[in-house]
Amino acid sequence: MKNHMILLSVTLLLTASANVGYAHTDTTDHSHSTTEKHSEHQHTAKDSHGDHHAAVSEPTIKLSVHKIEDKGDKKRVQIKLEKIKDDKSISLDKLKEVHTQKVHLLIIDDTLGDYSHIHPKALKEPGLYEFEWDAKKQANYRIWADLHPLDTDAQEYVIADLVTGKEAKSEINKAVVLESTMDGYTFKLSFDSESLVIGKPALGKITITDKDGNPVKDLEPVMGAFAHIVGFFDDRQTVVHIHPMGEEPSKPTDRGGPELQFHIVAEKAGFIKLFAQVSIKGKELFVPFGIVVK
Ligand SMILES: [Cu+2]
Repeated sequence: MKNHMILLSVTLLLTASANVGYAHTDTTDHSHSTTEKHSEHQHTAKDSHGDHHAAVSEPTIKLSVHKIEDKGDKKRVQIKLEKIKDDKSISLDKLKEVHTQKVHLLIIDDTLGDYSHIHPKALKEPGLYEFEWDAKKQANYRIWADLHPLDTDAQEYVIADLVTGKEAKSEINKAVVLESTMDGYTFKLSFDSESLVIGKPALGKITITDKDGNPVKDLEPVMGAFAHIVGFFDDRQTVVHIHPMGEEPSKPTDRGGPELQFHIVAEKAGFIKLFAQVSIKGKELFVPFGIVVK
């Protein structure tokens, strides 16, 4: 299991750690490092063996796009999940719930500009799932399904192309972006080291202020965390998913902010488009950043 390293997310390792009193058990969609300190973490043994690549395994599931149809401004998409080995349908009962959901779909275009995080609903036919999706760009899109099959008991990312063949300009804007303003809130990203270097752990911090410059302390829980930070590498092959350190929400009325801290260890050089998904006053925001690993 731990020897089956996925090529996708091992190249960048992001961890959320040192979390005393960690409230939930399904924390496996962090890319864990060996420095885990979650006292209640169920994968401690796996995480503590000295291998940075333990948390994500090679895909055992394949994802295919079954149908895409227009539905008003949006698209209705059906996807199929099957076991690679024997083509058996992957229904919900074969998957573990992680961060309140069994199937997380991370969808992004090839410029890394239009990111969606979607939870499809299972259709009657086993292995078929459906979701509505709003493609904001004329571009090619790719899906990363973040899954945790019960039989392997390991997280895996399964990739499929959702839209292909678009001629549109698909260059990635590799500008470094450490400050992003959305909905009147300003999100500032910083690291404890001057530059991110391959293999060197760094501590990242996102500080949130409102339009008057006051600290924002009312981050609402989003799928069991105060933020979901997802990073897409400019190779379009690598995705990472982290959650902030510190107390996680245990009930809907819990609030977080104004700071989100996280650990990052990049094992590969390149540009990473990072999105912090947060919820403030009932509105979900996907806050973009751009960082470079040297
Ligand atoms: Cu999700």
